[in-house]
Amino acid sequence: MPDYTITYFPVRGRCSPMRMLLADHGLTWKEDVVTKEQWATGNMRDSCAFGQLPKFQDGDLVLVQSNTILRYLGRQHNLYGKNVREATLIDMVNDGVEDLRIKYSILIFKDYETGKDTFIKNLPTELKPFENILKKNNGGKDFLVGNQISFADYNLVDMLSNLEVLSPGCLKGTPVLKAYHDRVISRPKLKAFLESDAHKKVPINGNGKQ
Ligand code: 6SG
Repeated sequence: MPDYTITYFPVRGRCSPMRMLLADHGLTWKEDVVTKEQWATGNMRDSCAFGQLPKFQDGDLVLVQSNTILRYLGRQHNLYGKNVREATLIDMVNDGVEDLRIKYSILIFKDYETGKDTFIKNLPTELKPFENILKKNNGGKDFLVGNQISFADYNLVDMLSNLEVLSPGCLKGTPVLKAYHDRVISRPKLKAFLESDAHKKVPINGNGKQ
């Protein structure tokens, strides 16, 4: 039996980081796929605390909110730093990733045609803070915080992969971030997942824009 169940639309979207985390740690999950039509016509929304997906189940524990799910997995699998100080720094960076993800989602779902050029022009400014955070931690040779991977690393690396699709080469101006991204996506179990159909054949976003 799989360790967990993920209920979501047939997209990577907000589930990509948690899937990457699970795959990288050899954990298993069942995908319960909800189509746009099922979501629009059924009463699924009522079974989700905030009327949104993803939903994540671990036995009788039912969670929504993608960052809560990431934090839960972080606590369960020792991907939340070594102490309170590291955990808090991990929260801080993850909140920074969330801010960027919201801007990206607005672009994808609302302003793609009119906002893409400005978004891309502004990317160096958005990426610089992450470059700086990495540099300050052992010159960028480890992870965002401390010397072990955390849930925030999967969240950031996924975001960077999406940005590379939106604007190929956009990481060139932040070489430490680029090296970190390349290093994390090369972790053997993660790489195998990223190269699998379970990842590759699933669109990044629900409206087909990327
Ligand atoms: C959409 O926003 O994929 N959940 C989304 N949309 C459906 O009715 N703070 C939480 C979190 O972090 C945000 C949840 C998130 O978990 S994710 C949701 O539930 C709703 O609100 C982005 C994504 N969208 C898929 C999608 C959008 C347009 C076409 C496909 C869903 C299917 C059809 C309409 C909405 Fe659709």
